[in-house]
Amino acid sequence: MADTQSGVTDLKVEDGIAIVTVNNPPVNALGAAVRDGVAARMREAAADPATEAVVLICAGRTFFAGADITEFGKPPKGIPLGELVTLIEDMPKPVVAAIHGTALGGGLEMALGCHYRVAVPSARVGLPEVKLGILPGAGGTQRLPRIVGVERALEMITSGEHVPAPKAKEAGLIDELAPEEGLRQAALDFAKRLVAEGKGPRKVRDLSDKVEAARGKPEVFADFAKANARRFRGFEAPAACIEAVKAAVELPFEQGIAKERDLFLKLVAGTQSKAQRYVFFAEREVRKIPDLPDDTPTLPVNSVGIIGAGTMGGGIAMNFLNAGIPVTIVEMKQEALDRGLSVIRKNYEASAAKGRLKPEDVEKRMSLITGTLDFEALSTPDLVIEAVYENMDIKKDVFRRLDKIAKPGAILASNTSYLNVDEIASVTSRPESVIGMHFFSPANVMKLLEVVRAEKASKEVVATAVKLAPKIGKIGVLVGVCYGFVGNRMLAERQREANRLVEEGAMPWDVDRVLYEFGLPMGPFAMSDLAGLDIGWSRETSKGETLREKLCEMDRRGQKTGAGFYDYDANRKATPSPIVEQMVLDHSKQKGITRRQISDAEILERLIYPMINEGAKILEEGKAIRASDIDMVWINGYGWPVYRGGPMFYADTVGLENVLARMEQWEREIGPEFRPSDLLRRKVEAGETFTGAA
Ligand code: T1G
Repeated sequence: MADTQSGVTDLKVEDGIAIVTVNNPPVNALGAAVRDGVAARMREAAADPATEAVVLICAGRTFFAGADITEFGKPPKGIPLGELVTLIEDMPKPVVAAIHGTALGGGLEMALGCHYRVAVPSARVGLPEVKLGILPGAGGTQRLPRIVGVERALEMITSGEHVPAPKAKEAGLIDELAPEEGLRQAALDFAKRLVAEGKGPRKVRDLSDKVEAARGKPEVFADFAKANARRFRGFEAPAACIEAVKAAVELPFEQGIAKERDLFLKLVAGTQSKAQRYVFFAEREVRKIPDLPDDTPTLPVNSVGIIGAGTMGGGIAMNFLNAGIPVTIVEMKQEALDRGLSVIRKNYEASAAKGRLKPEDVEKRMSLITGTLDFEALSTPDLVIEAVYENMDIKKDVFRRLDKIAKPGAILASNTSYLNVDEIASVTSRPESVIGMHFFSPANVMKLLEVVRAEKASKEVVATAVKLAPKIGKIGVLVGVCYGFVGNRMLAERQREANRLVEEGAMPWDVDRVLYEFGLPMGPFAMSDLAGLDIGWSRETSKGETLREKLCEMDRRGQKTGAGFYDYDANRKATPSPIVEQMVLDHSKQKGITRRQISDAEILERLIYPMINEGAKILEEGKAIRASDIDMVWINGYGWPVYRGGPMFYADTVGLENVLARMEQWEREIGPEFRPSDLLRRKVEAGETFTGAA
């Protein structure tokens, strides 16, 4: 049979082995053209008497990275993926999947439809559909447990983890590891050996011992769900994943496939999956800066200086050490320096104790950090990040000194969380080198990095900071200079309303409960108890006007004093406090406010709609490039539940006209701070949305 080439698929026959190659850059997503192409090549190979086995391989940087997510929600075209997998499984000749890069989602399901799997050691395989609010919809929930067993399948499908090929081989998912540079030949040789040994197709669907082992043990699923309740809180997909794997154990294969299909179709049509697919693309869009094309030159960052070894300075340093970049950390006092370095070591040792880091990696990272009291040491790093106390005068002093010492071309960054970076830059002779890099506490954990584009910052400096973010494991969001940038500016709206709602009729724990049930990890009052109510408070300056001041004056400073807005037991478990309840009632009376019943729905709207309105103002002022960037800030920096897509996506789901109506009502009833943004008005008038994705 002659070799065939059409579109993105190609078939060549070598020594009786048909090699089907797919080339659909960038990640060989299984779009309609790919599916139809592979189906046609498989049929050709099946019909060709000279062909004794088939190898399925992808060109480019990876094996299939899954279904083409951009096709979701559109009218279906081409052979459905599940049918293609069955077509491959039913081939009359053995089919070998040759895996490199990532075999993910539909990509791994294709490999599971193949009869054998060969992979290079650097490959990773997984079913990450749950991260898109769905579940594997092309047989993955039925075939995977038949190979790796029920428990492992539950873990892989509900976590979406990418499993390294050597581990996948141990689990029975991969039959042979190929040399890194020799995948194609190894797969060819593997296929030839099958033919030589007379081995035919081996259908995963026919493997049953691993699922039979779990038959009659429904507790396996209940226990798994219970053990992971905290991780799955609020998400719809994990429970459906568990139900699908349960079907693989309890139902015949075809019925299990039908069950999987039902569950998949329900999820894919739901708002959660729309939100999580939106977030998938938003995480990629955030890197694209309209006036900074991909080839914008960047500056080298091979060494970093950090000023301040406090909580933020230490956490920031760890990000660079994790990336293998040496850090010089400067402090004023030896004691503070020693404390800062020991916290960093303790954090690494804690990770090692949990098996997340090897002991030698702890030493390697600690060997990359140099602590010093000598500010002059900052004359060599490519990037210097200031993480000192949040005070403009102190920061200006630091930048004046830095300007004299740092080498020409060094990037001078401030970790300020609110202050005007242009003003900080103005005290230097090189404002083009000054930028804001706002990390979030704990800085070695939180994924968000607000890159604050100072007015005079050069394109190289901005491009360098934006491209540096993923290298240190961060989602870098480019924002403009304004008070509190994007995240804290919107947070201030929520915080104001939280305090007001408590004066008007709600209790702190009502507000917290509503946000917790909405999906946030914690409400504002519990959060401030955790952080400490006395941050920025002193008895000398206290006016005793706000609830917070009154609590501090009573030495209720939060968790650390066992009491704050809540009372805390020895295990720091919070309970609503009758003392605080009385204080709240007295506080409203003192302010002449007649308290009223406030519904959970109103509490939620009063907390979130002003944030959305502020997000719209941020967009109209150009302090954020796109609505999805704002959502990236909230999901990666403030614990906004990913299955709600972010405040701007959420606004689209509740309807901008409803947000506008409420803002107008509150402007009338409460005050001008609720004045709707012009952009919000314009969007409603035009019948448009913020994200176009809800
Ligand atoms: N569909 C469409 N586009 C995709 C895509 C996909 N599956 N995966 C990546 N892209 C685009 C991405 O938007 C970006 O575009 C470019 O490719 C490079 O990606 C039935 C239904 C493979 C680990 O969830 O995890 O199968 O921004 O920047 O960092 O059960 O992409 O350049 O225009 O991310 O090297 C399940 C998703 C689908 C895997 C590579 N699969 N992809 O990471 O590159 S659902 C997934 C990834 C499914 C079936 C179900 C990563 C990657 P642009 P990138 P990367």
